[in-house]
Amino acid sequence: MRTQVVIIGAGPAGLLLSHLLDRAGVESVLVERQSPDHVAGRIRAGVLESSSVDLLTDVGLGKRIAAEGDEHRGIYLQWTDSPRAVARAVARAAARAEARAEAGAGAGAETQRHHLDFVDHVGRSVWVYGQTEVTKDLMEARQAAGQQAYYEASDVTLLDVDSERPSVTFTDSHGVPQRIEADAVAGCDGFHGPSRTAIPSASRRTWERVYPYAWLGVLADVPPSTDELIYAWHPDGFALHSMRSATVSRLYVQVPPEEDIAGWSDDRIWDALATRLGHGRNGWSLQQGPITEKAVLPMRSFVSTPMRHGRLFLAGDAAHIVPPTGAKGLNLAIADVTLLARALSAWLVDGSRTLVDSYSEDALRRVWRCTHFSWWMTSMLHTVPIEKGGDDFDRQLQLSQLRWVTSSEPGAAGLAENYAGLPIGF
Ligand code: RFL
Ligand code: PHB
Repeated sequence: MRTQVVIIGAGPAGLLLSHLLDRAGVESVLVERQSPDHVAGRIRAGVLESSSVDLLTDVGLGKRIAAEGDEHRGIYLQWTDSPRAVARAVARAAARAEARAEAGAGAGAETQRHHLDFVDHVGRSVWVYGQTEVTKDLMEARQAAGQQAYYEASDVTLLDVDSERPSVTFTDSHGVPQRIEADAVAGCDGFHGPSRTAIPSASRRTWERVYPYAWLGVLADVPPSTDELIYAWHPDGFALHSMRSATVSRLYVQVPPEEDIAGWSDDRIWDALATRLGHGRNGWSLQQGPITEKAVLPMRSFVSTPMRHGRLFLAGDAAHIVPPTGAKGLNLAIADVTLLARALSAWLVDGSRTLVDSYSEDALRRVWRCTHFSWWMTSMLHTVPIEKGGDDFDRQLQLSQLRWVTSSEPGAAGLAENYAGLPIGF
């Protein structure tokens, strides 16, 4: 079989790329390892930048975002602190005592919650709209347009990507071997897919940071206890209160990366969330409800360059991973494929190679900006256990940084500009 672009991976990057290419008159075939149900059911990101929403709306995918998404002007940043609380947390870690043996930050601690209004600072908002919903919208649109797609494809292999005639081979869901020749291959197959490593290691450079903590994330059938997301610094570790709808909350607590989820009963999760998010402090309470899903999520920063090798183009998590604290991963995938679709259509429709030649450099400018922002938010909000090199100096620096971004106009504007999102072509 022959097509113009073979897209490996039908996550948000691959699906959106096929949609954008179709609108530009470029034919593509999607090749995905999982089943459609599996792809549609993965619970991941929850926040869309305004430029992502604008892009999705411009290409006919904004109807449900407008009807069911929730526009947020900003976020809450909070911290719970007292000199005694920090000293106790350090002592507790030093003694390797059970985190639950003491009740959070203690009675002397004070919780400060500040609202950071992105619209006031930079004139842009964000939207809470789950990645599952973005994926569903994209899958429906692709299906309605008659997109050619192979789901449950195995042994996906990229061939001759540095030649004029690249191809992709795989075994389809019926066990039949397939080969697709194309003008270009788009590697949208996430962090674990085969595309990145189809670039010879001598031509590739990677950067990586693995963090000494992870997130335990839960979905709960309970109305959110807040109107906008709460990012909370706490001596016991970070917590985040997010949401999916008026009746479903999404919550996270920082845990060690090697944490066994079996040790986290629902009661223990709610206790940790209540302590870290400040239940009972300043008149705020955390509503609890049935937990319907829980998982431990490792955190890393990772960038692989270049994002183009010959006729292979990487986009989304295939080329870069950010820790979720800045809510950037999905948005970066959307920005990459927007640039890539423009570049491929300029080449394949109009015969101009300028944008494909600059694709890697163009995409990486934004990738590194988001990589820095995600690292910075992560480093500001997570406490490193003392046995992993954290100390009270780190904590004082984090608190100082939090005070600065919540009290200084330039400090707040910097966070707001990055969180609400830079223009796609930044
Ligand atoms: P995906 O979504 O991983 O999709 C890749 C697809 O490729 C398929 N694949 C293969 N197909 C064929 N052959 C193979 N050999 C293949 N190997 C893999 C996979 O099955 C899959 O369908 O990558 P994509 O499209 O680049 O999208 C990236 C986003 O999914 C990711 O960056 C975000 O989910 C990150 N993220 C967040 N991003 C945000 O912008 N805002 C957030 O609030 C946010 N929160 C999060 C997140 C990621 C999380 N986890 C689980 C990592 C919260 C969490 C908990
Ligand atoms: C989410 O709702 O899943 C979410 C929100 C904000 C983040 C990360 C995840 O920074």
